Amino acid sequence: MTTRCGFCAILGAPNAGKSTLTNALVGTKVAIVTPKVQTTRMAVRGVAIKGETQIVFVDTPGIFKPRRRLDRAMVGAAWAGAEDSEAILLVVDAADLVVSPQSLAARDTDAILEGLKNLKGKTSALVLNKIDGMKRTDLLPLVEKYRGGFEDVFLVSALTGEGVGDVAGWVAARMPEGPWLYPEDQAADIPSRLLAAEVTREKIYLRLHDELPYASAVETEKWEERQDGSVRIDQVIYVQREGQKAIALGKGGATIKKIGELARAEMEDIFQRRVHLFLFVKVREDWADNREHYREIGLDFPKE
Ligand SMILES: Nc1nc2c(ncn2[C@@H]2O[C@H](COP(=O)(O)OP(=O)(O)OP(=O)(O)O)[C@@H](O)[C@H]2O)c(=O)[nH]1
Ligand SMILES: [Mg+2]
Repeated sequence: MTTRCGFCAILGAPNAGKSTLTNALVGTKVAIVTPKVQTTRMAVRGVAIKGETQIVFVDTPGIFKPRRRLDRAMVGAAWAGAEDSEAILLVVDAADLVVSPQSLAARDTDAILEGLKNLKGKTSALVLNKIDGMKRTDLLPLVEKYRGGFEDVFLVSALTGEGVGDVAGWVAARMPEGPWLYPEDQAADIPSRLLAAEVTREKIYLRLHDELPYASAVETEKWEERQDGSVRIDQVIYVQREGQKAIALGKGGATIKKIGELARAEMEDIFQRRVHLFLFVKVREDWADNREHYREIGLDFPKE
């Protein structure tokens, strides 16, 4: 029996639905999803099996014009994910682009198209995402505008799952022959401590607004297995200023309590065990310039 195995990077502007698509392709949640841009900070691998083929999908941070060191590391991780893959899916928020063809996301997407030209030897497809609630005829101009250079175009709703199977089939057919890299039952390739930190970060993005999500980071400090099969997880939420700490805590600690409840419930679901979660908020003005934090989440540390 000939097996196939390979990598497929999922690229696109921030908020295009890359992580939602990754989760849909993998069939389980490996990457966090929020309505805010720049949710994903590092490449996350999710594994799917189609017949004799194992596909390692690489969800990547959105590609945009970087300003901060963290931005540069995120964009660098996205392009690195593309370079290491055999196939590339460029995801576009079709709903947004139909309404505002001059949007920031449209400009970011154009820049990605330029960048893709420099990547040789890859096969790539265009995924027009978020087509739920859209008329097919409204999509035609987008297909025309973006299809050049792609082997195929897919109209997809990562949210409802429409069209996702076709994308998986396309990718599977393009994977090279070779042995599988992961055991059959493994869907995510992310350490539990990091996944737990990501879950809490997702809840922060959902509950806190303005600059706060971007000024915060989460690290798992302690992971302690208990005799009764449960686990105690201690995490630190880093923010950059005292005022942000006050907002993250909320009146009488109400906000952090809610974030903790939501995160704990999801961790119990993911890890299939009872979780005792302890969250601490600390001010660390320079976490976004701290080499250790980048190492912790698997990002290169850009010079500036
Ligand atoms: N209506 C609709 N919404 C979608 C679809 N796919 C994703 N979304 C929503 O779009 C938002 C962004 O989704 P993500 O998957 O986090 O997007 P992303 O491209 O990973 O974003 P970054 O990691 O920030 O670059 C979320 O609110 C999703 O629920 C879709 O097919 N239809
Ligand atoms: Mg994402």
